[in-house]
Amino acid sequence: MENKGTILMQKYEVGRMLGQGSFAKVYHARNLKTGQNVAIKVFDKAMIMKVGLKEQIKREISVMRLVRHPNIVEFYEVMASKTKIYFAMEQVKGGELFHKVSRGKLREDMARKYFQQLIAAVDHCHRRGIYHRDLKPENLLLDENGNLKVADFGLSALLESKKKDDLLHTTCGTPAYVAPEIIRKKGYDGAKADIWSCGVILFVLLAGFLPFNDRNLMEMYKKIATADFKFPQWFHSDVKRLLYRILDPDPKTRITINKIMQNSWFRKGYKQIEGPHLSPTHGDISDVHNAFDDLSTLSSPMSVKDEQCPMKLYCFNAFDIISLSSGLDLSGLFEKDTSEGQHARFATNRPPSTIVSKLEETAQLVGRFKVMKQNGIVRVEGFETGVSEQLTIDTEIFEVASSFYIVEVNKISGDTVEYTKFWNQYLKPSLSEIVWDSQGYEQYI
Ligand code: ISQ
Repeated sequence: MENKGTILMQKYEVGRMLGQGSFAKVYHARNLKTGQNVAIKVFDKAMIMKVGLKEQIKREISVMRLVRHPNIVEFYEVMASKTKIYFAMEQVKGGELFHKVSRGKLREDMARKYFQQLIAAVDHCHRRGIYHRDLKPENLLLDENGNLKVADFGLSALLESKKKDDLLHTTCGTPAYVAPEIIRKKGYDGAKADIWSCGVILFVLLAGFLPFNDRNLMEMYKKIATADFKFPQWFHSDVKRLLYRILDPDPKTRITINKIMQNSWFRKGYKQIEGPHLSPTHGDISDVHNAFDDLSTLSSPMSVKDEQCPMKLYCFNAFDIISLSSGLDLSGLFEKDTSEGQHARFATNRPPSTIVSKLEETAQLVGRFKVMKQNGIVRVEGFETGVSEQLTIDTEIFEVASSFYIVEVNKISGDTVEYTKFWNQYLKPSLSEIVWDSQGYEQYI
């Protein structure tokens, strides 16, 4: 953005620069109508076109809008000028977490609190098939209450191309937080790679320095690849045990998020976050109407008609609707997803009560499942005796336009084979009856 005081889209007054990455600049801005402070991230359109990411970014924007979590920087809207793409996001005022660490290591309780909030954010996204792939200090911000906010979740398309550049040329950024399998350039599991980065972040919070560091980049890569690091003497044995499990160079045996959340060091003082926090902005989407007048009928605010049923309200913008209307081919959303079909997403124009009835009918038909509704999620859970981990499936319903819903089905726990059988034999056939079918075939992803 050119000058301080620039008016963007007749809507935002743009102020000072908040930060600069190799791909985008972030500015402070104020909504002229509401006075709300926002952060505006500016991308060069030519760069996005050059790297051929247009379609993927459009899809990723759709995903970002679905992500609402108190520890994730909220995404408000996307705008475009002739040469630039602008993301309006929640403004986080407390600076980067790592400014704190640069003043010295944190006390264990503080480090744990930030790590808990980081893992809660990462878990929330992973359950939705979204991976960060570039978790590092610059992406960890603090709000005015000292709570952690992760930035750039869902921007992996941009980050991916940047990373390729980083690893090849090593001119910008540091590989210090990158998982060994990414360095080995084999296909990788986004979830496991994010967990590794969280481990490096935890180490830095507690130590005040990096676990893998070397002036010589090749030496640094070698250290990462073999997880060659040493704990300072002040690390307690319980956190050392956890970090050994996270900084496991083999992604297959590396600890999962579920297991991290069950870990006794992690659990100390852990406050479970309740439901999504919708800011008032999400009820008022007049900004979306203004920016995308031609699509305003599709993205109008919704009324909850089916109050009995758990449901979340989300406003979609033009990009979202484009993604949805292209036959719901949102396969890019789950790019490099290695959870092998343990989640599905479909569109329906049936009311939430019908969706819930379908889940209840299926549970009844199979016989050994119960259905629970909590915090806007419908949980289908097995109650078989003698089973070590019950099959648990969560379903979330998002109203994205008037009487038009996106339903997300995610396996939370349980055996993959059992889930696949349950999904293919019972749940999918039942839900197929209500899937919105614009092109005469099933639209599951
Ligand atoms: C929000 N507030 C301040 C700085 C930011 C940087 C990147 C993304 C979001 C931000």
